[in-house]
Formats: sequence, C-alpha cells, structure tokens
Amino acid sequence: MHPAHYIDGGFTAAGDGFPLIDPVDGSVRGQVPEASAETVDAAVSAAARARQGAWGRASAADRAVALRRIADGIEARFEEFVAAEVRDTGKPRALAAAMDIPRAIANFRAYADLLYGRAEQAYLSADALNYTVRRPLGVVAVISPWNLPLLLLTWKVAPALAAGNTVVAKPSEVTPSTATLLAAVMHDAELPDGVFNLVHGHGAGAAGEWLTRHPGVDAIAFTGESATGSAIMRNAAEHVTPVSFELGGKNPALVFADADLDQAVAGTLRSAFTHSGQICLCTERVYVQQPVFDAFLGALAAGARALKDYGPMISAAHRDKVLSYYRLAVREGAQTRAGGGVPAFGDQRDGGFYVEPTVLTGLPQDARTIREEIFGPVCHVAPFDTEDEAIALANDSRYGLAATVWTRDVSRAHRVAPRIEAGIVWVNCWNLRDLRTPFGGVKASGIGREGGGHSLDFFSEPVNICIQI
Ligand code: NAD
Ligand code: 6OD
Repeated sequence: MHPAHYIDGGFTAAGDGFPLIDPVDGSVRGQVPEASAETVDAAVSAAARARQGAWGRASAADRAVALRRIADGIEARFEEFVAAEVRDTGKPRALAAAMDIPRAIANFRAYADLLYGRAEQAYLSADALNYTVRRPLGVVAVISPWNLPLLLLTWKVAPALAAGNTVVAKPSEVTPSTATLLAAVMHDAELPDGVFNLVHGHGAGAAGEWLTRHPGVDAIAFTGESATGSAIMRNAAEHVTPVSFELGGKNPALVFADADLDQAVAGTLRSAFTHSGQICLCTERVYVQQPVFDAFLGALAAGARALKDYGPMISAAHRDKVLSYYRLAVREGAQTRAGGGVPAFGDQRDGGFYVEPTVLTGLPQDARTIREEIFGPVCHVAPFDTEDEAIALANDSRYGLAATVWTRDVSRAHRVAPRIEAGIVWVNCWNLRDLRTPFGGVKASGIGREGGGHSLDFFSEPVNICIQI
C-alpha cells in the first residue's frame, strides 16, 4: 500500500511528495505525500467534528469493542505489517515479527482490557456526595519516530482512543508505511469517520510543527529526540496545550562483580545492539566493577564482533552522525575494542546505511561520546570500584530514561535500583515490559508517564461533580 493521508474516513495523497529511501541499499522505493497546512487543518477539523458524533457518545464498552476490532485487523494482516516495517526500517524480519507488530496488537488489546476495572473515588459527607468522572481531552495529536514505527504510534493511539478522544497521527517522514496500513485497518474496523486521521510529512516547518501549533489540538503525545521535545513545548505553549513526552536517553548498565557474567554479557549485547542500537532504551554506557572488568569487556567485544544479522541505520544522515561519533570517540582518546567502521558485505547492502557494532573504552566521563545520545550500535565500557561510585556514574547524565543492573545480590539490587535517576530500572534483564506499568523518563528523557492507567489519566481529565444531599 502506498503512503497516503487518511482524513475523515478517506485516503488522499494530495500534496507534493518526497522519496521513500530503502536503508538496506539506498534505493528509492516510492513517494510519500507531504501534507500542506490545509491538509493538516482538514485532519484536525475532521477529528474535532468526530468528537461531537457517535464516538463522543460511545460507551467504554463500545470503545473496547472497537479497539479489539483494530487489534484483530492488524493480526489478520500480520505478514503485510511485518513486510512494511522491514521495508521502511531495514530491521531484521525476526525482530519486526517478534516485537514491533505483536506489540502493536497488544497495545490495542491492553487498553480494551484496561477500560474496565477503573473506578474513581466517591466521597460522601453529611451534606454532599462528591464523585469524579473522566472526560476525554478532545483532539489528540500523536507524533512518532522512525525506530519502532507502529509500536510507538499505537502505544499512544490506543489509549487516546480508549479514553474517548479523536486522533490526528503524524508518523516519522521516513517510516510512513505501517501507519498507512493502520489507517486501512481502522477503516475496515468501521471506526466512525474522523476518529482516526493520518497525515504524512516532515516535522519542523511542516505537518509536525503545524499540528503542535494548531489551536484545534487539545493535547500532544510525542516520542522522539529531546531537542524536538523542546521545540514542540515552545510551540505548544502558545495555546497551553498539554504534552506527554518520551524523549532521548543515554542509558547506563551497571555490572557488579557478583553478577552472573554470562547473563550480563548476553543481556548487554541485547541491550546495546538490538535494532542496531536504535531503541531509546538501548545501553550506551556500561560500568563494570573492577574484578570482572577485563573478563566482561573481552566477552562483550567478542560478542559484538560475532554479530551478523543486524540492520542498517535508518538513513544516510543518521549513518553519518553515528560514524562521526565513532571518529569523535577516537579523537577524545577512546580505544575501539570492536567495530568502529562500516562493514563490507559484498552485496547490495554496501549501498545501504550500515555501521559496525562497536565497543569503546578509555574515555573520561566528560567526553562528548559519553554525554551525548548516539542512537547507534555502540557502547562505552568503563570500570568502577564501589556501589556509590557506580550510582554516581550512572546518574551523571542529563538523561534519565532506563538503566540495567546486573547482580546476584538481592539486597544490592533493592539498594541500587531506587537510587538510579531513571524512569525504568531493569535488574538482570532488559526491555521486559508489562504494559500496565509506568513508562517514561526523568530529566531530559521526558515529561509524564505512559502505560496502563497513566496513559488513560493523561488522555482524559477528571471532572468533580458535587451533589448536595
Ligand atoms: P525526531 O525528534 O527527529 O522526530 C520524531 C517525530 O517528530 C517525527 O515524526 C518528526 O517528523 C517529528 N518532528 C521533528 N521536528 C518536529 C517539530 N519541530 N515539531 C513537530 N514535530 C517534529 O526523532 P527521531 O529521529 O524520529 O527518533 C529518534 C529519537 O527518538 C531518539 O532521540 C530516541 O531516543 C527518541 N526516542 C525516544 C523514545 C522514548 O520512549 N523515550 C522512544 C523512541 C525514540
Ligand atoms: O515499550 C514501550 O512501551 C516503549 N514505549 C518503548 C520505547 C522504545 C524506544 O525506542
């Protein structure tokens, strides 16, 4: 299916287009329509009208039925979704089939389930009964990135719809395909016209920015870079539009000498190199306690060199950015223990945007390579002596999204985890997700929490009703 806008129940490819590039070989695979300001306006107006229609009157039970139909619709076209996600991102098929598309289905089912079982508190006193109802916010703009395109789009669209809102979604300009398929699923699920709308296009000075400045948008749910979050917040300030932000990270892993070393190495290979490091939760800073530093580093570097089935960076520009950090690291004094360059495959992938999985050592904590998010298949490994030192190193960052702690000492795990300044701390695991739990970051990694009731809270507002008795 070619990328197209979906507005008020109909597909249109109005507007000039730009090329869709295959990151595996650099070839042009199609055209993406660039939404004009009028197209964005039409989408917001359609969403505003749909609020007043059947969707605005639908009960939670009706909305849950609709969410299940959407989940079933994605499942019925599973292979099509997997193929589209693989084409846009170049990620291994196994990853899209095991993570991206199943999680998108689960996102809708989880919020269908969660709609039941939420009750607000009522307060009865001598003279009044106070109770609270939750009202949808209205038109929600969902702006999502390219790394887990359908997973992260549906992570916000599902709860926004569950809470009774209407949506205008703008996926990343480089990964438009699964969002377009999702619109087709919404259409087949007979969601009322205008409840879900989709516009394609760029961010700054284009569809993304116009949505965030639009007076008809009642809330903005955004996932992407921290710098983009700042820009959106400035624009959202104009109409005091509420925001929920999931932003960048520079995630630490702490490996204690009492850890199961094989488990810590295997876990760090996953946390640093899954999707070639292009997941906001990926580890870029590894701190290892001195007695096991050499053994851990040797095994991690060997594991990184052995990786074969990995995907490309999303674009030539992102490949160049990651490679510029590989070179910067060396200028800053790093030793490259694995990778550090561009792989040669001897096939069409040599025209694509690949970089080698890379392990670095030897940098001081104030090096830019240690402080800035790279978002590629690279981590730096440094030693520490004490628990306090490890926690201080982990927290010495402007970011605070996720951390991993590797230890067999249960007391240590409970002592260390709550002291790490991050929204999520995984102990002896990584990216193990329960969709009911709060997800988000501290510091420059985000504002607010999503997941379970936290998302439903953001996408609705409480109204207190006081009845004199
Ligand atoms: P990005 O910020 O460049 O773009 C994300 C989306 O925002 C895209 O749809 C883009 O078109 C749009 N956009 C860009 N500028 C905009 C503007 N001025 N106004 C409105 N919209 C705008 O991010 P990306 O490169 O697509 O994704 C990678 C980044 O996302 C990394 O920093 C990564 O850490 C972060 N990320 C965070 C999480 C999380 O859950 N915390 C998840 C995934 C990715
Ligand atoms: O698992 C999730 O719910 C989630 N939001 C993951 C984000 C990954 C970032 O790239």
